[in-house]
Amino acid sequence: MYALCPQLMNYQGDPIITAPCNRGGHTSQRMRPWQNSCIVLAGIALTMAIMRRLVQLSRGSHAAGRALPVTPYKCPVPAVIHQRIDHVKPGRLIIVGDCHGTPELFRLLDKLQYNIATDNLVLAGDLVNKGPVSRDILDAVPKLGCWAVRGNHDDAVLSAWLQFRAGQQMNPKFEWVRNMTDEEAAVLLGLPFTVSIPQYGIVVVHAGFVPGLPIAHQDMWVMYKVRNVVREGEGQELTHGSATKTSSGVKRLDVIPRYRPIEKAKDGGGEAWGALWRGPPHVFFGHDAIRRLQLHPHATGLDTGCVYGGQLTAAVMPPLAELRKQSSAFVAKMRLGEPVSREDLRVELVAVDAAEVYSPPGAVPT
Ligand SMILES: [Mn+2]
Repeated sequence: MYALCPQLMNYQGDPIITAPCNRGGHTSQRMRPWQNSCIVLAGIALTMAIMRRLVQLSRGSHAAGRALPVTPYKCPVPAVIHQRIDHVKPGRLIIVGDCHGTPELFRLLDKLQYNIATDNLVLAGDLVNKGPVSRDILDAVPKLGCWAVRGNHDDAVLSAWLQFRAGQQMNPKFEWVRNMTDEEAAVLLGLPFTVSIPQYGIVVVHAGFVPGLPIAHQDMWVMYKVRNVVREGEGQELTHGSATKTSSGVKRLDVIPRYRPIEKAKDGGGEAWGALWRGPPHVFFGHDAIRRLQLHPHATGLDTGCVYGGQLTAAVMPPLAELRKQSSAFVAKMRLGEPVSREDLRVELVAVDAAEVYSPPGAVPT
């Protein structure tokens, strides 16, 4: 098998194998012991690989031999993680904070005189849970012609529904999920982690990002759970807090050069990630009901605690054509690839008060 033609040996200048060439119908008569060993080892390796694959298949693993990628709450990763909208409708751009299953979404859209045909609407995640009309919100999403990003509650609810449908035990706090239809679950299943609108220079994410890291490299856990980041090299005495609860905790430390993401200040201090975000793009986000409205230079936090009896807030920007006429700073900065501010974007904040306290404000937001 390893017998080589004399010409080849001459070419390589190292005639270590002297068996006759088998191209001309001869076979090797003088295989050396190490050649036999190689053949035996290759055979063993091949047999082991086949057996490993059979064990994987018998356990129901993915045919490729690897488990399917899942989100931090063990849901299937959506087909599109980072959704990009390249062609906006000719109306306004409206971004709404965490509605958490509250009817204030519909009141806010009424107040804004939202036009399905012309306006662009993006929901900043946590569409469901804690409020009384979660299923109504999921039914409305396709009808409103809007986009939305995945919040931690959206993913947790989908996970509970998948467990329920698989006949597994599910967390009793997700009781309402038993009534969720396939269509409603499909809305959650399709939610990306970010929606970016390059023509406006903005991106929407539920929780946030680690500053200094490209959006394509951001961790799924970070995008729907982060509130604070700690500069690496400070606070080493602290544990990684909630990060240790997630499978991706260690990996995050490997890929993030400057900041360590944490879920809550009690997990180790740090500061609001949005205060450190330099853009571009300008980020609109939710998830941080304790801080309420956050007006950082390059990041705007819209979770004003509607489900806790606060408000539901929208950031409203003019139609793109109007914005380009009104804001020369916007046009210039977009041309130079510089980050745009709320002023450049002519952001107007519009809110409705919650009609009631749907979830006790004493409860720690998650
Ligand atoms: Mn959240």
